[in-house]
Amino acid sequence: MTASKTYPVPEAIKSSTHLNAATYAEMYTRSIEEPEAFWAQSATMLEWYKQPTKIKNTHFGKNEVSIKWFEDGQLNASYNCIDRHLANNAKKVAFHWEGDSPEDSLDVTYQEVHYEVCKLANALKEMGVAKGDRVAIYMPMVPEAAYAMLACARIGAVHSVIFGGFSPNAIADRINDSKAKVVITADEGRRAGRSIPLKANVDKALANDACPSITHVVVHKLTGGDVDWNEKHDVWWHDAVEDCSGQCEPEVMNAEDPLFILYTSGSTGTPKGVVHTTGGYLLYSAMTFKYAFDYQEDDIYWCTADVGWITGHSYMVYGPMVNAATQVFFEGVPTYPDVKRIAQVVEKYKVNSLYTAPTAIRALMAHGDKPAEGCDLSSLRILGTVGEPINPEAWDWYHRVIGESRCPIIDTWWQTETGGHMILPLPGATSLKPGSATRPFFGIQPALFDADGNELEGEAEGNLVIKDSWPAQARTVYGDHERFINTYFSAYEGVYFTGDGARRDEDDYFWITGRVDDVLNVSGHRLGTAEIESALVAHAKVAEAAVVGFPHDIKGQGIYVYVTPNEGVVADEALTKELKAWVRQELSPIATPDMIQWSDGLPKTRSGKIMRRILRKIAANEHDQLGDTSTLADPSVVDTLIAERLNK
Ligand code: 6R9
Repeated sequence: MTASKTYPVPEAIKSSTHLNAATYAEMYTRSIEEPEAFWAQSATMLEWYKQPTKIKNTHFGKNEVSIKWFEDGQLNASYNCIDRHLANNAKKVAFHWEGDSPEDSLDVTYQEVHYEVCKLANALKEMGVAKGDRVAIYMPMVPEAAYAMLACARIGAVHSVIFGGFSPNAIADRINDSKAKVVITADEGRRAGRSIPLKANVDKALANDACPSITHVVVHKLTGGDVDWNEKHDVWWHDAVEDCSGQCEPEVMNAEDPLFILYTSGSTGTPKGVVHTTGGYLLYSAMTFKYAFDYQEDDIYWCTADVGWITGHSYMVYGPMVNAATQVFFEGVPTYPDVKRIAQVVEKYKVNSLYTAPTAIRALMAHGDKPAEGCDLSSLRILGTVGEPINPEAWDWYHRVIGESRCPIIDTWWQTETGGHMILPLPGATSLKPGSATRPFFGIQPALFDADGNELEGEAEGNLVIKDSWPAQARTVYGDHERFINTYFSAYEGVYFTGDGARRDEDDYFWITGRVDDVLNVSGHRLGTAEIESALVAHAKVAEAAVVGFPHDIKGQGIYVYVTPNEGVVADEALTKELKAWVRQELSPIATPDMIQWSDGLPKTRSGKIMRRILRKIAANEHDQLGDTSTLADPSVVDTLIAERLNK
């Protein structure tokens, strides 16, 4: 491995920062050696109705996993995100909302957030939503999405946000798995000038009584576009809240009461409802936010994620709001109306810290220096990235063109299941190496294991595990604790298995190499190959399908699909198109295959298992490195697949 360039902590950051190399090292050591004392003290960052005295009670076993943090503490997440700021920060802007169109924007203060959240919380109560009930949220990127989440948190309802890019079937599956009582949506969303039929998608999900748990559909009027109306359960948001009070006493929650469910893709089966609880999650998201972005009181922070993903939960709602941060809340996309949009919004609001994804960076990078031309980016102090490994070229571009070679790049490695940042540089404390997520956050003990379960020491590459619990760790998979144990704790005894591979270098820096399971990362979106395959085989003309990822310049990974048609079906261009459209409609536009290769057979072992390793190599155009093919039932299949491959 060649030594990579190291960027020391910038002088400008050093003077103001919360942490330096020495304080980071000292706090990290304490967090590992005395976790109880460390986290008890850290917990004072939140306001509790009852301070916790029992700090950590966690057990990772192959057959039994139990994770409890602050278990006798009581608090309310919405109170911590809003009410506690009203004394000093009522007039402070919580959201500079910036619409899809540059013409649309709106500022919302913490006082206004309080009012809107209380009204909706009261309306939900009137609909019969009580503590512990689930509420689905299928919203565009408008402040009402955050209000909906916080209104649930206020009354102790468990929110389940469904990404606005998911299709009716995916919505129905998620609603039914969690048995949500209410779904909160909008008439339409907007994206790059197009409208997204959110209410119509919910209508389709609920058609023919497909989601019997739903009693109310609350609809926020955003675009005023036409919608169908079902008197049985549809209600306009503005009508529902009209007579409700702007005060709503927050529910006293136990630290271990669930705060939300968020569905995420795994290597097998249907998406898992990852469950996060109140105390540990809230503390950890708030604390990582403060240190990762070196948050200072008057900072303007902007995360370009969507609330439908964990980044939107931890770093657009809970983490920043506990810190009373002012955020830009962006409805649009980085390249609309043109590639300067990000830079223009930074200039407009004088953004100090910007948090985005490598896929967005690569899309802009394709336009050279143009995305920043003529824009004043001097307010920027810190740049963050999340979602996938950032390649050094993209890192350099982000650093040079957006960060004007002045801002550190905070490459944050974490997962839906981890609730918050796990491995990342801290602005004042860590020298940077492009492409490395660097060092662990407080309390996090990463380790590398080989396939046989041996822990690897020193410079090494292996499977990334975490050796002990941290406060924001997911507690379970909703309704299926056994699946939780099997997925994360059965590969290796006594540790959490991340599903990622990583390398540790001579400075103990971690370099994430990507998933080691059948999970794809397409434009930073996590997709299970099993989900896409099941959508494909649901098509009447498809007999069998196998999905693999392949390297893609902008998306990181693209979706390559091998399909065997049913007997007598003519697999032509038209059918390829039809199948792409089918996946969009069945699952999501983000799951649309980039390439579909038709094939009369797939490479299988004699026991009938599809050999994805081989399919991955063919899709990556690395068919000269197929490895051992001796277990193939019919080796000739592979020759045909190579001859007819699409990614030449
Ligand atoms: C936060 C989030 C998690 C998976 C994770 C890994 C990949 C995320 C990364 C990264 C390298 C980073 N990932 N951040 N890989 N460097 N900075 O993205 O959650 O949607 O659950 O995805 O994303 O593979 O396992 P989620």
